[in-house]
Amino acid sequence: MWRSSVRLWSVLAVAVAAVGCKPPAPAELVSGDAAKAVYVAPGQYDEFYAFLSGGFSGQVTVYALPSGRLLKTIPVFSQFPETGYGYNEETKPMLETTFGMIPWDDTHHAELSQTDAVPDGRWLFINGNNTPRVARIDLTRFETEEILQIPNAAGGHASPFTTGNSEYIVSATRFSVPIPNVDVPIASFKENFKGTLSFIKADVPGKMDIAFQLLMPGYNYDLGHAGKGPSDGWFFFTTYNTEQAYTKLELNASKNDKDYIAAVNWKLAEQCVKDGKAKAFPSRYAHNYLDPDSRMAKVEYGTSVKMLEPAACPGVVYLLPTPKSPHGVDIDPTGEYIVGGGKLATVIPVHSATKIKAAIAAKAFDGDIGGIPVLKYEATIGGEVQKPGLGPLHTEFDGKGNAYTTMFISSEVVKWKLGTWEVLDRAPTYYSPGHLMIPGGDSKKPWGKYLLAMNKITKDRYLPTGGELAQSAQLFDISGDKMKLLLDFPTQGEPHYAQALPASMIKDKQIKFFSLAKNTNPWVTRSEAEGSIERKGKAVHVKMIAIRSHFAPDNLEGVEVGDSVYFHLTNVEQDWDILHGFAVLGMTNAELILQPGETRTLLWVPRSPGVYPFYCTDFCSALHQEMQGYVRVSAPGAHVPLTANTSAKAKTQVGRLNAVPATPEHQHGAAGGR
Ligand code: RUQ
Ligand code: CUA
Repeated sequence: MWRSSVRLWSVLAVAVAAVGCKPPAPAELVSGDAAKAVYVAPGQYDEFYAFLSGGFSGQVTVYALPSGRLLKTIPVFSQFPETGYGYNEETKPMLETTFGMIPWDDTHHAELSQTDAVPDGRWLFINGNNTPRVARIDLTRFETEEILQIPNAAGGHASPFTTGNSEYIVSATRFSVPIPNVDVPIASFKENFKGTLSFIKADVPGKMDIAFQLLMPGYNYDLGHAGKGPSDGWFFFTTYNTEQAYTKLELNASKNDKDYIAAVNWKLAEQCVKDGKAKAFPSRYAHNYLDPDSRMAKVEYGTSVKMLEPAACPGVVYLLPTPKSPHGVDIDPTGEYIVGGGKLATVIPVHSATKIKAAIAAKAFDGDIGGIPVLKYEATIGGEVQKPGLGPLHTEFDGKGNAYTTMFISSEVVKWKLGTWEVLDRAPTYYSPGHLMIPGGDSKKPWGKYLLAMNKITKDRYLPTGGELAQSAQLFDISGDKMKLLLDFPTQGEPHYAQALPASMIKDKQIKFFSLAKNTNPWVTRSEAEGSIERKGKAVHVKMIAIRSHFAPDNLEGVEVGDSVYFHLTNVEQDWDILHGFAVLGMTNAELILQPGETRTLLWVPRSPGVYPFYCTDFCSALHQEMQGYVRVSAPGAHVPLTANTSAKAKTQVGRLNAVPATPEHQHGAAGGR
């Protein structure tokens, strides 16, 4: 695949030489009104929120469309020094697993929660691919609230796709491994290695759990999507490496002409589990939840899952032969068509839900694999898109009967018609697109209008930045017959998938601050008078408030070298967008950033005597530079009395801040003295 892209690249290079300038001349591709179509005037809001996975950054990035403005990075599976996520004591448990605390993962698929198969704006789910986990992000706070580890899996790639009412999200193992994972020769792959498909209950915050796992043949599982309409109750997963190779997969897993899409009847699976046909399977996995009131995360461990073997629940899985090493599996808005993206296929195969059901009823089988019936290709296929391009990966829909597929090798998006399978349009991308995203484009009611292609390779699109270039997204207008390129913008990490919804669905539901009254953190400090310092053996706990523009207390003495000093900071502001930060000289940790009303704790172990300043890291007021203090550190056993004082100077500054007049849009002066 790579070689072909290189070849494509050399073709482009020849084209460059021929025209004597770098391709493509933007004017040829972007029509005159493109600038207007993406221009969102200062002070105006965009129409959509788009949630892009960060790939190897382990995070989610939030962009506004159509402007391409980056609004936020939401830390999920990776520590984030910008806010202290995964560094401060309250959020470290979010990254706990049975392997210990993991500071990084690889996010792939952003998935919005759904009601009646349409995004409902409650949550965003995302997977951790390396150490299989799924996360739930609350969309009133744009914050990771819950992470569940998936046991008996390796590589959580086909994840976390949701059923139409978010009854379940799924996670399939990418790599087959011994289950349970024990020490066996790698060459015993065929006997010992298996896959699992996990169905996860995710509809109640704090209660995410593995509902059941389905034990599958030892293939690689790649992507998934839930059915709807005529395919409702079914879940589809692509497989590759049905060759069961365990070395040089590039070659050895590309031999079979067809691999499979596994069609799972999840309603039947649910019934079989209820009927006691699944076995308890000892499995240890972490479940991490950030309590919304204390804003502290805690970890619990699961000890067992329900493992369902297909043989114990006849009819729960069928295999649909699909050419060739399929990647994406995407269901059209009606739910009738199941589109496979065969990376190495020359056509885009589309299965029909109606035909699948008829084929099952007629037992149109081509044998079975370990008791799982294989359906005949001709019996389930609804159509094939001929000559779509090279390297089809992912498909989304506009809700008007059209499908759009990315072509990784031929670097283009191809628009084709559902039912007639004719190619209607093709638009080049720069370069090698992976996923594409239409707002609501995998749901029952796509919002259409825009298409975002997420390109793996950027090459010459932007000013160069050394050997590593940002990956790139390209926004197309798909409201007309022809796709129109509107905008390029660089992205963070590697956005695999993304989802988007109209801003109006969630913009007015955003919290503005956390209520101090409801803050149940045991170390909360609600007022200056509550500030304190306390020693418990080698641990020193400092309770401190942050307010424009001082810390209280701001002078600490009696700390000794080797103490574990816990700075428990509470931002007592009750006003939107007034943050404070905290950092101390020589700390071996990331800063704290405190949203209004929340408590965060920084652990610091001083290593030598001296006086150490601390300061606010977020420019919070005109007197932000005055927001500082000192910790005196003495030698072990020095017995300097433990004191925490607020200087008179700091106290007077509150009054000075309140003298700053509030402007109508920025009313923050008023809350300063509270
Ligand atoms: S993937 S570029 Cu990890 Cu969804 Cu297809
Ligand atoms: Cu608080 Cu700067």
